[in-house]
Amino acid sequence: MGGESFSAVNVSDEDVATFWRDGAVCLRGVIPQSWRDSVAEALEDWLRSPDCLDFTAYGGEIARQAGAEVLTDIGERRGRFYSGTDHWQTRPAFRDLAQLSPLVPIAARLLRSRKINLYEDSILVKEPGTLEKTAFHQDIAYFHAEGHQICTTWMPLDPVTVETGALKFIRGSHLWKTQYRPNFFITELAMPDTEGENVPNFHKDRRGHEVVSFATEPGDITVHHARTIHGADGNASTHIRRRAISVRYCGDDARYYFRKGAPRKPHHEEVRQGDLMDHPACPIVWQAD
Ligand SMILES: O=C(O)CCC(=O)C(=O)O
Repeated sequence: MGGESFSAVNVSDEDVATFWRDGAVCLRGVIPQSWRDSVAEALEDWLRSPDCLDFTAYGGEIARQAGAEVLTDIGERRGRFYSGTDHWQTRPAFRDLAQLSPLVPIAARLLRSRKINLYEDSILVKEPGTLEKTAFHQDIAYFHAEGHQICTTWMPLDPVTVETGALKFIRGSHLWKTQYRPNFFITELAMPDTEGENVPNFHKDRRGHEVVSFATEPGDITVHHARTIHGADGNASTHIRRRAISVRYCGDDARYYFRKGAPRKPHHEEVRQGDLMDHPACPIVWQAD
């Protein structure tokens, strides 16, 4: 596992330095068309299936029940936000993407890690006219893991600009010491019974911080550190979709660390705080020779 494809991946020393300095980096042209085609087909299949989660309706309702003010205009003509997690466990195209595609050696190189575990994947589709913004958040707040070598690769299948929902990163925020609470993703309201501070609403006020964003074409990806605060706008386009897949990886120093109030996965019942991430539900997908 590993070795040879390392050198085949086009990640420069400067890219690695940017990732660790800014907490996010954009890599151009690193995902071949064949990977995008197979995942796009699987994604459309998921959208048509009963597994597809209409986050505009479902996420909105959960957040509303928790007391958040969420958008109520869900008229037929506006776009919807579809999202889901852990498709690699049931859909071969997502499994192969998460375990065998260039995303894996890219994560290993950026995390400077000799071993990579697959934490999860997410589908994140914002159809044209989607009003929901992605609330600013830190991925680590949702992960039952701790460590510095943890990242998210974000792979768009369509051309993306800030207006159609490119991720917006708060530069350098991965170095901040504050622990932040997870929120409901489409509202700033923090999940109940979670620990830490609320993430400021950087959509409203940047508070003097620098926001970094990348316009991308299919084949490009962005990778952010699990502590980097990020969010996204809705999709203001009338015709361009914003289909993206996030795959999240842990490196050498990651260990299980349970966070009160954050949603758990079934296998979390079988591991203990401080254990290595290795488990069939969090498999090793890369090991240096
Ligand atoms: O695609 C989005 O709107 C948000 C994605 C995100 O925050 C993530 O994958 O960590």
